[in-house]
Amino acid sequence: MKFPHDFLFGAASAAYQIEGAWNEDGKGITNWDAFSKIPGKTFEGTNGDVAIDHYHRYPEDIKLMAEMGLESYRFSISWARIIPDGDGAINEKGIQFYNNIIDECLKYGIVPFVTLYHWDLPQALEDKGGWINKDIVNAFARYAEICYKAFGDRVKHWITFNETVVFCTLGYLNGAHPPGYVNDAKKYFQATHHVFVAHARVIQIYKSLKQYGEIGITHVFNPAYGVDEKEENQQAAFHANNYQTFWYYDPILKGEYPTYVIDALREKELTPDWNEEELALLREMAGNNDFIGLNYYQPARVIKIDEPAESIAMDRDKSTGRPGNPSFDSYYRTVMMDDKVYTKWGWEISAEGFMQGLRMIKDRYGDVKLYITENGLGDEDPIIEGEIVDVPRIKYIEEHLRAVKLAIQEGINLKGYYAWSVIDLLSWLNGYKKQYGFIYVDHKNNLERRKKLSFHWYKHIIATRGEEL
Ligand code: BGP
Repeated sequence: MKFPHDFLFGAASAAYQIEGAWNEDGKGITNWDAFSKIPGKTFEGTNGDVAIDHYHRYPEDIKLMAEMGLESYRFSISWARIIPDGDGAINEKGIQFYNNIIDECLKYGIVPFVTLYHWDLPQALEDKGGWINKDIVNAFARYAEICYKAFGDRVKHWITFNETVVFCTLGYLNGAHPPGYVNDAKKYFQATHHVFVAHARVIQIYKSLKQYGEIGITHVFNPAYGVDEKEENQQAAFHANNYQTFWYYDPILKGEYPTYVIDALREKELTPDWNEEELALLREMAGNNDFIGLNYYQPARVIKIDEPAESIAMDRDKSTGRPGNPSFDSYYRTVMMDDKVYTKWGWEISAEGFMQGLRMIKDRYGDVKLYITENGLGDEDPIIEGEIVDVPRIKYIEEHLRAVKLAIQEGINLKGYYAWSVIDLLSWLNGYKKQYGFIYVDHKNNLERRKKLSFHWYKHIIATRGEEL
C-alpha cells in the first residue's frame, strides 16, 4: 500500500529551538530567554540565544527541506517576536520574518503547519502570572487573531498549543521549565484550565474569520500501560490515562473534564477556579476542533505505589522523560522494564505501544482526524568517515511509520506524519548533544548544515509514498 494522496509527510521544529536572534529586530524577551540563563537549569547552560541561527539561515534550511521532498513543515511562531510584551504593540519585523518563512515554504510547495504556542511566552506576561492569570486568555486570543489576519491567507493549518501536559507539569510540578514551581498542583490544574479556555477562544475566533483552513491542538500522546496484569497496576494505568491523557483530550474533544479526575480534585480542594462562562465555551467549541495532533515518543509503564512518594522535585535526569517518577498524587510511578528497549536517554522505543494507544484514542473519541505532529529518535549520531550514519533513527521512524500505515488500514483517521525534527536543534534541557534531525548542524564549524543518511532515506520514503514500508 502507498500512503493515501492526501496524507502529508512532514517534519517539525519550534521557534526557541532553532531561531536564535533572541534579541534582534524588536523581539521581546521570553520566559525561556530568562529561565535558560539561571545557572543549573539546562544542560551545560545551553540556551537558544543563537540556537542553530535559523533566523538568518532559513532560506538555506527550507531549500534543504525542499530537496528532501518534504510535503509539509511544522514550525512555531514566537509570540514575543510578534508582540514583544505579549499584549501591547505589534512588531512589524516579527510579522515580516514569518511572512518570509511561509513564502519560502510556498515557493517550494511545502505546506506550512503553524503552532501558535510552543512554550516561549513573553516574559512580561510571565511576570504578570503567566498561565495562572486569567488575563492571559485575552492576550493569547489577541495574539492568535493577529497571526490569523497576517498569515491566514497562506497558512491553512493551525495548531494552538504544543503539549500542555509537558509545559504545565514541568513548569508547576517539577520546576524544570519556567516558571519553575515545584509541587504546586493547584497552579498546575489552574494553568491547564486556562490553556483549554484559551484554545477554545482562539478556535472560536478562527472560525468566525472564515479563513477555511483547519485548526486543532497538539498533545503529548503517552498512553499508559500497567507493568503487569495485576488489578492494582491496571488501575494505575487507568488512573494515569485519566490524568495524563483524558484530562487534556476530553475538554478539547468532548467539551468537559473527566469525572474521575474532577471528583478527586474536589476532594483534594484542587479544583481550578473556573466559571460557567468558561465551561460553556469549552462545551460549545468541542465540536469545532478539526483535528488533534499527537506527539508520540514513548508509552508509560506504570506501577501502583502505596507509600507516600518522595517529593517530585526532580533532578534534570528525571525531568527529561526518563521513567522513574511518582505521579503528583503518589498514586503510581513510571518504571523502566527489563524486557523493553530504551534510547540513550531512557525513552522506551515501542511502535506497538503507539499502535495500541491509537486504538484507545479511536475507542474514546471516534473518528477524530489525527496528525502525528512529532515522533523521532533522540540520539548522539555516529559519524563514520565524515558521513552521519544515523541508522538507529531510520529504524525508529521506519517502525513508527509502519504503525501509522497499519493504523490507516484499520480505519484510524490519520492524515499526516511529522518527524521530530527536521534539523538538529536545541533540546530544551539536553542542549545540542541530543540530536533528532535529518539535517546535521556542525557546532564546531560555523553551524554548517549537512545531510544525514536519514535525509536520503526519508526522501525515498516520501518519493515512493511509503510503498515499501
Ligand atoms: C517534545 C517537544 C519538542 C522536543 C521533543 C524532544 O516534548 O514538543 O519541542 O523538544 O519533545 O524532547 P527532548 O529534546 O527533551 O528530547
